Amino acid sequence: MKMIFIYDDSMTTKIILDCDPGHDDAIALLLAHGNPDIELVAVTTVHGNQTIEKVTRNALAVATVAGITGVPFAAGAHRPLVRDAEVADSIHGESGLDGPTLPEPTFAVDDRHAVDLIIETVMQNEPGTITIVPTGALTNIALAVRKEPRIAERVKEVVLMGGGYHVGNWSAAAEFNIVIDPEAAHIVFNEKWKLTMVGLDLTHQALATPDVVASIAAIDTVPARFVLELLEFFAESYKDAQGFEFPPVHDPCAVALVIDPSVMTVVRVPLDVELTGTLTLGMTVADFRAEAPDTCNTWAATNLDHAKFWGLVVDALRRIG
Ligand SMILES: [Ca+2]
Repeated sequence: MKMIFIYDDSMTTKIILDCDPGHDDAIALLLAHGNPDIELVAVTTVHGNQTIEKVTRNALAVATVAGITGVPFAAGAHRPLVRDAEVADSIHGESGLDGPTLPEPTFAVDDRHAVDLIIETVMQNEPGTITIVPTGALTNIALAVRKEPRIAERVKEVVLMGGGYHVGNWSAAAEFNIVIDPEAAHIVFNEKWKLTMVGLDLTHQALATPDVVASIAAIDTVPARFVLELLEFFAESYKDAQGFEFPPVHDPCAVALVIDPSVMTVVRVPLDVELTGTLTLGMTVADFRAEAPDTCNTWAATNLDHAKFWGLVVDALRRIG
């Protein structure tokens, strides 16, 4: 009998990471690169934690630390759709990635605009195979789906870090990624794709506790030491700016959900973005009044398995070496 072996990559998920590095974005990028179940097919950057120039440079620097090659990195929107740009220097510093010394990038940014790279990547891959993971403002994603509406039904899903259903961080009601470009978020939350909101309710459980820091320190490699320096700065920022004892490491939570759905609980619930509230602009409103109808295509993350989540991050860092 003739045996035919076919390489089975069905467990591998192709993702586009749309980010604004950003300390936690950097860790999200390292997790996506180091985890064997993820194929990073494109990285796009968006204004947010710092200017588009700074976050793009930071993304290339993180790629250099991690030894990422052969993945296109493209710069995207330099400001929100409607509002003025706002940066989070109180959390991420002047560079957007304060703490470690950043290496000179070993490769250049792609010639394409992020929006075009997102569209081309989704349209050139088989339907239902690309997961978009936004970990910054949703400007690029909104522009992409307006420019090429077919991506809405062609992607597998959108798993984003942003929002929250009972707490804010940039205002009493709103989270930074959403409130800095609420119009873009409104577009993205109201599209037909399956969308999962990994918001503050979830990410405030992803604390870099001393045992986590010790596990990363034990790896003792250049990328692991880089992460330690990121976490050291991030811890100080979150202590000073928001009174956290240990910093919540938001963005890799969205990547972790793509890797292993058992890392957190998600519930199906109608979600929308407030655009007119005087106190609640940019709030992600979840309607928990009744069981979500079958037509509901939005989900919200609720409870994190802290040990499993950090286990994925530590494992990815070990594999990067
Ligand atoms: Ca981010």
